[in-house]
Amino acid sequence: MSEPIILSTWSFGKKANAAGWPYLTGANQSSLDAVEQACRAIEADTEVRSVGCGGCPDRSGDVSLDASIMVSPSRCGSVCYVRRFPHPVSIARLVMDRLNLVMLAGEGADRFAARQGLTAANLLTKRAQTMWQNWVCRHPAAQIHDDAIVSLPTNLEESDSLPVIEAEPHNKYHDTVGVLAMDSREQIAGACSTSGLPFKVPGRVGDSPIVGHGLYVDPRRGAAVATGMGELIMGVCGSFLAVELMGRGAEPKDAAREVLQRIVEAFQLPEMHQVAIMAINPSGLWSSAALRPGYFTAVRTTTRDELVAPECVLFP
Ligand code: SD4
Repeated sequence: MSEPIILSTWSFGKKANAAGWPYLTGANQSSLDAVEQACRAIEADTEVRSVGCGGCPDRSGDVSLDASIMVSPSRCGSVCYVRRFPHPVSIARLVMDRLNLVMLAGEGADRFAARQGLTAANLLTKRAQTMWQNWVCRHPAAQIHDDAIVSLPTNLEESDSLPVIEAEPHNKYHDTVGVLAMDSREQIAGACSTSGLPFKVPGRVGDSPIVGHGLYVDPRRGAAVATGMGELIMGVCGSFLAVELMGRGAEPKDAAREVLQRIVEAFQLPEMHQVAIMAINPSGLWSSAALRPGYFTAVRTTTRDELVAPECVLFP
């Protein structure tokens, strides 16, 4: 038996951890239930503008959600481009538990959720709609061409470019919720959920729902989850890479740093692009790393419940 632990991305991760923690102790403990419930807590929070109901729409004004969940290479599920259901992480879990496949997209994912009896909702809140309207006023080209190149804020926590957000406290601007948990029987699970990049090109899907990119769990090697600019993470198979490096003997802090170094090596990075990754090994040793300051990991154990700065920030 070891000490249970739950880790979640960004400062809203403390709320996620509080929702997941009860599932990590006691007779019915399940790290899988813990990560699902942790994501659901953030998906349900309409104040969070990057996950679930209340998430930022794409540049057509439509919200679409992505999520994945994983306990091992042979047990994972994901959904992308969910348009009618506020808890994509639970749809991903149902895909994993009830279907003999890994990923459902778009209308098929929505229809599967309906058949499973999940409750639908309007994902576009008034506030998110206002954010979108303000953004469209500032980027008229994006209305004419869906794929017109405009600079997108990749990271709400650190962006100061969104008019409605400018006036609000810095610590409200959060991004993908990524959660890793280990229960006292040392079972690891991971999940993540997002509305993707704010004002993304319609149809764009990021790293979060793609196994090995936004999330990877291999009980023999460890687990990792990523947040930030999905295109950078996907270019290096970020989460798989971190887990693979741990499997070959790297400590979580070195594995997380190496993922970021690969990104730096491969891309010309615009200044505002952020990526953060957290990794845990099968002994429960964990770490996180970020390209730039501003990212925090929420950690909860029997003795800790706090936000922790990354061990490595590549560009401090
Ligand atoms: C994506 N990785 O869709 C997500 C967004 C995110 O911080 O995590 N932003 O690319």
